[in-house]
Amino acid sequence: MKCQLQCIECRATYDPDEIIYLCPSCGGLLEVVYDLPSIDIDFHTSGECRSVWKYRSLLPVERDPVTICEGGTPLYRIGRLAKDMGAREMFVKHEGLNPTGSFKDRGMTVGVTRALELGMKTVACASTGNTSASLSIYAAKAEIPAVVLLPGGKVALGKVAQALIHGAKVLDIRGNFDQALQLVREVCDEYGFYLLNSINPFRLEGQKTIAFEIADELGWEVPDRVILPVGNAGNISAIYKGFKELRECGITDTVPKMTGIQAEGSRPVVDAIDRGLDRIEPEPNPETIATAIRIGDPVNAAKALRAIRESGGLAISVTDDEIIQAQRDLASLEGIGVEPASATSVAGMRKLLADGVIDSDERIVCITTGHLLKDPTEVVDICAKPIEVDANIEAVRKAVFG
Ligand code: AN7
Repeated sequence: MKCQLQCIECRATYDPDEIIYLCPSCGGLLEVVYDLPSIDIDFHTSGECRSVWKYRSLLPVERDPVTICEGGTPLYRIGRLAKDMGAREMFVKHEGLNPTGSFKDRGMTVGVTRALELGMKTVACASTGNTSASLSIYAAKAEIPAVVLLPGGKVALGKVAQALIHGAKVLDIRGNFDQALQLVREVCDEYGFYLLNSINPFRLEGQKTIAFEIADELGWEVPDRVILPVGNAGNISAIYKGFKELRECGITDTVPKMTGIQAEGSRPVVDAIDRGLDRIEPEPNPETIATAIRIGDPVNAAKALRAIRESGGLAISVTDDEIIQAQRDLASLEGIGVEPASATSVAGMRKLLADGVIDSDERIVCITTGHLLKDPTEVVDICAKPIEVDANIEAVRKAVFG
């Protein structure tokens, strides 16, 4: 095996085939580490769709992947919206265009492949929605059962539909996401299910390919800043790791300033950054319209705080109104349809520019993490209703021309 597991706190290393999610000696988070100089990096594939697996030489699995062509999402150059916000150069990496409509597919293709490699019989997760949708489809593809625990009544409809139809056992917990995650960790320990929340370091390896793709699409250049939503804080940690590996391999020179955006009612990472704390204080009652990031006790906080600090980045929060405005802007000015959590990246960018915190000369990539159709209910509520008319041309004319 070309990799090991390493504790980010005490640096102890472990055999990658051990089924552990935290350091057995100190309880720290684990990450997958490689002997990078010994790896023959080959990012060229032929006859394959543009995907996560283009980067397999820096991924921690050997067997044939469980794949439905994830990754290869567009990096849009943004014109009107950038001008409106006063930015010189802006891109949006639209992760909503993954097979299930979110970036989680990148993690799950690797995570479920790893589950098979380890001989695991059942996979499980807690989820605010997207993780469960993604796990359910990859488990179906891998022909193994999936169990998902959702915060009952707080998951957007499209995501529940996905988890159900792809065949997961779906449990609605009478509690919030943080409680569901605690429970699923206990269930996995007790019954030997493979845990595929982002505490699983193999899953995060798939997500680091967002960094590889951004650099690849920019001609192996690195943007000044990457802005993205933060919930359980896995993605920001994974993307930072991806950029660091490219630099360590000598493929790029720098890493971008990692900039995390949380919702105002759910901002433990922002508070820890503001107050210079080494660990977060969990928010017991997280609230936001962006249900995907309605998370009060982000499990990867220790990794995320390092990613933000080491890269010279930032963390701020945005209000639900700012999120909705950014969602509308992306949709109407750029033709990019995203769910509310995804729009936090752009809402945060607008705020940082308006407040003069970041420089308008920066080259910025915003990541939009999930598709509009995941969460249509909120959109229908905030938009003007369709105009109901009789089925004749006169009524249509009147409605169109007033
Ligand atoms: C659209 O599905 O946590 O900071 O259980 O669905 O890596 O957690 C979703 C998270 C951002 C936050 N945008 O990413 C889940 C879940 C969307 C998301 C995030 C999520 P992390």
